[in-house]
Amino acid sequence: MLCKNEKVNKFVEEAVLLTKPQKVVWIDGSEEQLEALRAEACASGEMIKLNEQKLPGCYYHRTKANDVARVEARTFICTSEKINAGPTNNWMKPDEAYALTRGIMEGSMKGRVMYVIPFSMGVVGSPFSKVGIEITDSIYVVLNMAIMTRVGEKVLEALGDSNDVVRGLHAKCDIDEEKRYIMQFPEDNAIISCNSGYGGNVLLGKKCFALRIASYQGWKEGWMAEHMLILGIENPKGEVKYVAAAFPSACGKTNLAMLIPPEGYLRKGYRVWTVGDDIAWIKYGADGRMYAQNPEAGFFGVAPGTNEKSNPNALASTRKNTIFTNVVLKKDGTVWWEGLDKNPPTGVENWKGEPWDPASGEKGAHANSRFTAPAANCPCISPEWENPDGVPLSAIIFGGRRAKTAPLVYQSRDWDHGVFVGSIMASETTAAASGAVGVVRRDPMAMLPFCGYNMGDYFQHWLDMGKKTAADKLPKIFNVNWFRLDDEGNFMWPGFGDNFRILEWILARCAGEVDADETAIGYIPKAEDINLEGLDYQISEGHKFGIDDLRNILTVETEHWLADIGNIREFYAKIGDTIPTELRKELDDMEARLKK
Ligand code: GTP
Ligand code: SPV
Ligand code: MN
Repeated sequence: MLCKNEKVNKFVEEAVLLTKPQKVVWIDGSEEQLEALRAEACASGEMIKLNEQKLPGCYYHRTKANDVARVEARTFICTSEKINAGPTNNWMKPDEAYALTRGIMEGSMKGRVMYVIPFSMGVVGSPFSKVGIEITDSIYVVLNMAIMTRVGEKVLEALGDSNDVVRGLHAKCDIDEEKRYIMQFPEDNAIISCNSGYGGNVLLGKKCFALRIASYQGWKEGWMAEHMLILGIENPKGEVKYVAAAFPSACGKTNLAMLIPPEGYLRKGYRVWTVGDDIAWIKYGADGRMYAQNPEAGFFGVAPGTNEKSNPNALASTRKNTIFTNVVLKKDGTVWWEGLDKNPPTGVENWKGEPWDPASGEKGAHANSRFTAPAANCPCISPEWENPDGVPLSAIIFGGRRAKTAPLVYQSRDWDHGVFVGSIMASETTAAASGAVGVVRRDPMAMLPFCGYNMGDYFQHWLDMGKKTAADKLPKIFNVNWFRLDDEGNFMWPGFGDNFRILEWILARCAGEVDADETAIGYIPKAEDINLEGLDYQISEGHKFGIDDLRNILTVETEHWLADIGNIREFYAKIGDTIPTELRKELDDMEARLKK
């Protein structure tokens, strides 16, 4: 493949000089080339071909046991000034970061093949799209990128001789966790990743580019890159309204994006369309409304818990041309994970490749095992998902995993207050990142691990975006929590498909069709306004969900909120001077209302 872009050619030449591969292969995007790479990965043992009858075009892959999740502690934002990365990011001076990683990657591709992947985030050539080049020595990465993004010659054609290209260099090296670094250079449009072969660490189009670098680009260029799903809700009249929702990793984005409404709604003609499940790029349209596009082309979804009942659309998406990572491998060349069904298979291999006995008490699939599936496989993929102009947003929803405190749903008072609500989000940590699980931490807008610049400037950018149009054209902002627990640790809300009942209320609020109770934290639904028709949920033995339980999880627990104010102040203090005064005022006002 002949590349005419000088910047790209120079990037490849420099990478060759540094890593000294045996050979360089440009990914042209053709099915023949990808098929040859699949065969090669199977021959070397890097991937295993799954049962062609039961899972056509599907493959299996295991990562090293030390390399199963994003590594936030080893992820750096490398800006010339520390203040521009801000206190919530790890920071390294660009020169130092380049020198450190160059030292690690020196000669690391000797005897290996270097693949050059031209990829587009967003529909190739659309006003939303941006081009990247990922250099990698991993076929697994090439094959995943070919699902998650648009790759090949057509991307280079769209790029032409433009300078607007993000350069990502990934080298597996020895998968040594002590030398693992995920470096973002927002000022240079560059990314370097070494010593990992896992997901968000190495599929550089995803978190590194489409969130960390793109959030910085959006700040400079007047748009937003967010950790959000996008979905369309169709009513019986055939009208579709779109919402975007930011939940932290492994807190329900893929599930909400592909939700199937409860039976009663389906009969009336309601349905949900998936536009994206992880990332949204948001810009203003000519009509003064915010439009969102999914920059990805596939789903890198959490496997455990995905089943015929919880998320049939996700499961259906994985029945062909999918790569499974770190799940259980069955003898018949199919796969299994915890929560797929109630019959753990025997005589199988766990995610580490060891014989596994379900009775051992150990999990067979890693808690962060994943599927990489083409978005086009999804039965409910929106006809608008590749609309080059994106889809107009009626609402933005924030949400976290909170056993206590956060009510099921509430609405912000206005845009600025909505930004405040996003800024004080907190959630329990999950297996999506290495480290402790279940610890509550502040995770504003679900962007704590993904914001490529100073978090205070990011909040200011949100406030500024809200000033660019008339208030009535802005999406309304809400907060949800599907994860409230009772004292025995049972989920108090059914979740999944029943979350549609809350989406219905949210859209009714957007249309001004339903009243609400004003509280110290925002607007809360009147319990009677949430449709519970046909809801059949058992919270625990002998405790069937009813309207009193709904009232319970809609209550604003003043003592909890007052106790949290101190934590929020601490968090704001950590960010420091860049916290917008508007948000400090919102906090003072909320405290005053709570004390009243
Ligand atoms: P990332 O891909 O890491 O960004 O995660 P995600 O936000 O897309 O999360 P996902 O939808 O994959 O859900 C993660 C876990 O939460 C799965 O185990 C789900 O079964 C569970 N989950 C999702 N929605 C709900 C819900 O409404 N209620 C409950 N109780 N669990 C849920
Ligand atoms: C997340 O952790 O939010 C993910 C998975 O979506 S990863 O691609 O590994 O970041
Ligand atoms: Mn995610």
